[in-house]
Amino acid sequence: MDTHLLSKILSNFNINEDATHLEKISTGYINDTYKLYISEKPKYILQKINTVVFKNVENIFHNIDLIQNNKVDIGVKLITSKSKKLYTIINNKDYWRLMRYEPGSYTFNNSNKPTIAFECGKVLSEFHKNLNTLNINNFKDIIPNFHNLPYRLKEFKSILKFANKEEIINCTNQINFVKKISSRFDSIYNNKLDLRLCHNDSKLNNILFNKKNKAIYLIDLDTIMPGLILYDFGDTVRTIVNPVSEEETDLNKIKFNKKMFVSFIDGFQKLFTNIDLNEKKLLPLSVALMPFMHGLRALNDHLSGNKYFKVTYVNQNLIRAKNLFKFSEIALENEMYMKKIIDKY
Ligand code: GN1
Ligand code: MG
Repeated sequence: MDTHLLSKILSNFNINEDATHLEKISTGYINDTYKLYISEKPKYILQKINTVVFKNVENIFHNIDLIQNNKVDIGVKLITSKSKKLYTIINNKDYWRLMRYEPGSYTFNNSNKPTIAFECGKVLSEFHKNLNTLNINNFKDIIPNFHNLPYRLKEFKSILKFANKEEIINCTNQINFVKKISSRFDSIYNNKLDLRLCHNDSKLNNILFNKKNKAIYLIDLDTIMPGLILYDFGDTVRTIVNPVSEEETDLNKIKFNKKMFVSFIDGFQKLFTNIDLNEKKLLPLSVALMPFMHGLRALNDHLSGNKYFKVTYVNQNLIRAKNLFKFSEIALENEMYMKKIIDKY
């Protein structure tokens, strides 16, 4: 990023400190994220919001504003711009936001430490306890049908009609997997579960830890909108019990770590009093649903020319689909095990 642009953004946020340098953080698939150093120390996180994915950026801030105006602390500290907004618009089209960097904080892409799993369970249950107090009807749908599997399957069908024939042959196993497995999740969409305010991207690397290895809060708040508790539960668990990340190419390394699941539930269990029986019954299935849906979205994107997720190499979306489908399969094999653990509470 050129220094002129950086100083323009910073001046819109009333930051007149001496920016030393920017460091690109490349783990996300959607936004452009940088760590900003002031006098050689990391002080802020600067982000350009992807407006192809987030077609109505103002809605993101509508939801965050609503939460903050209701005095619910979600942790992330957004800096207010000179025009009293939580973002600034550059060149009439680019949305940038600035957040305070939590000194010494870090995230994990994967872990095998039960104490980390416990912390994740705890922080997710606190997040939902806090957001449960708010009236869901006032919140906007940031990305319509985001976690609606029947909708994603319709997308898949229409993409198959137009996709490149060679590419379809190349993806035969994944396409057949989708056709074989998708009906396993019907019960989730037939159950008419209550909508709750959800994070909708509660994977492990969106949970911020402090120096003492305590989970402090969830980051990446763009997708806070109504959803099912299953989406958040499934997304955190899929990334905690699997010892490798969704970028892993060696599928033999994908496993279900039972110890990590038990510790996660131990941290999460306080929320069980707020969860209905119908929801509780479906929690184990959600651990297979989320990787299945993410894998399907990655496959859809691969077949339509990588227009949604950022890719750094040609088959990245396909590799992610294979990885996520493999974990989904393993999660289905562990459904009864998870049920047994959850039923203890
Ligand atoms: C995307 O950009 P990132 O990594 O926070 C995606 C999530 C997926 C995730 C895969 C708005 O999130 O749905 O779970 O990639 N976010 C959006 O890890 O599509
Ligand atoms: Mg995200």
